[in-house]
Amino acid sequence: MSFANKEDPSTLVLFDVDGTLTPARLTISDEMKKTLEKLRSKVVIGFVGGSDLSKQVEQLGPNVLQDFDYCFSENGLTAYKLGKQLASQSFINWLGEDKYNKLAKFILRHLSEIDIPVRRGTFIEFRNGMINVSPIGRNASTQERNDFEALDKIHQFRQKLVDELRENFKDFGLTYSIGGQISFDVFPTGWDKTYCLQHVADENFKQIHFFGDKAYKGGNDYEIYEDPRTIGHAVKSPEDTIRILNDIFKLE
Ligand code: M1P
Repeated sequence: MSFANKEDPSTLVLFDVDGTLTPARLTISDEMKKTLEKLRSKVVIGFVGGSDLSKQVEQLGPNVLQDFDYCFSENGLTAYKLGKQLASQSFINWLGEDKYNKLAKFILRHLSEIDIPVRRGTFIEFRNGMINVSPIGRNASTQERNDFEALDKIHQFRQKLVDELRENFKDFGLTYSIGGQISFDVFPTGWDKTYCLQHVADENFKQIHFFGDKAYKGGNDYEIYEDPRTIGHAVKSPEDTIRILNDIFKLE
């Protein structure tokens, strides 16, 4: 069995990244690393993030594929088990070039008309399992991110565009998820974080815990948090994650 070296190989603990293992877009703390090392000797651990792997490498460290038993980027559309890549699908194959072109043109037209004071580069990031749309652009600095987030709270730039996309592309079968500070994700309905659970189905885990900070309706952890296959834990911060892990798994 793959995980026979664990004290309890029948338990899997999955984590969201931003706001759960790390502060939003920032790097993992030494305390969190130590907590995960202790946890990993007891149970099977993995992360499931909306971002692509390169961003999780930035946040969780260059050895991320070795530090976690499962690595699920883009909600599991890119997946690794014990450092080996698992089969994956792609957004563009699923949607097709023609529909994607219509969607991209609509988004870029809308973004060109929004009245925001700062624009940077990469307004649509094309990923394997989704696209990520950002009115300010993904090249924004940390300060520019924070400023945009504050402005977006007032003007709802992202929510308004999502509402328009839902209205205009009803038959495309897409889900829109505002998970971070400056952007939203667009992916086929069902390719939310529950997508990663199909990669662990054959392992017959007795318990699958999930920790996430956006477990409320509309948040990008909601579906997996609510899923009957998981035991959901809603956290307020990485410190809260550590506290709950110590409590449940007696790590101290
Ligand atoms: O993990 C949450 C989100 O993190 C980023 O969002 P933002 O750049 O807006 O803060 C993105 O990578 C997004 O895809 C992801 O869902």
